[in-house]
Amino acid sequence: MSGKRTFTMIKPDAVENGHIGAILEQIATAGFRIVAMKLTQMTKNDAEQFYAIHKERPFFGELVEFMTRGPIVAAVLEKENAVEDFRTLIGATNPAEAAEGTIRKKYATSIGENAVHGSDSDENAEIEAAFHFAGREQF
Ligand code: FUP
Repeated sequence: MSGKRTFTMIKPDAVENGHIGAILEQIATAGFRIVAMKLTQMTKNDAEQFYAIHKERPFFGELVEFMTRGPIVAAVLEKENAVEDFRTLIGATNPAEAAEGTIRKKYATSIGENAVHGSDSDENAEIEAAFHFAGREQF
């Protein structure tokens, strides 16, 4: 059965470019309820841990550098079928391949700087939400 929660980050590129409001508006309009949210900045250690699954990939260094260069908005979102529906809303990893109207198509500039993160499974959603938020910060 698919879960009700997913985890997202509005990444440093989208924050720098002033897209926080537009992205949150699109998320809310799509029917997601925000159950946790904060503006925060990841340390190098945070980003290395968060993206540990990619540590052998050639882009790992750039990914950590990018994700730590400025603040992000971290949030937990609630909706039926949250993980899959949110992945549909954000579009493909590479904005050049993302469907028209998706958040990445509208706001991402490259595969590396792709505006938003969305969990890829219910299990990872829970791990990622717990990475950024204490239980009492999730409503
Ligand atoms: P996604 O689940 O769509 O966020 O994509 P991945 O988990 O495959 O990748 C996580 C992040 O690694 C991406 F958001 C950006 C970065 N990445 C690159 O920089 N280059 C790549 O070729 C693939 C991913």
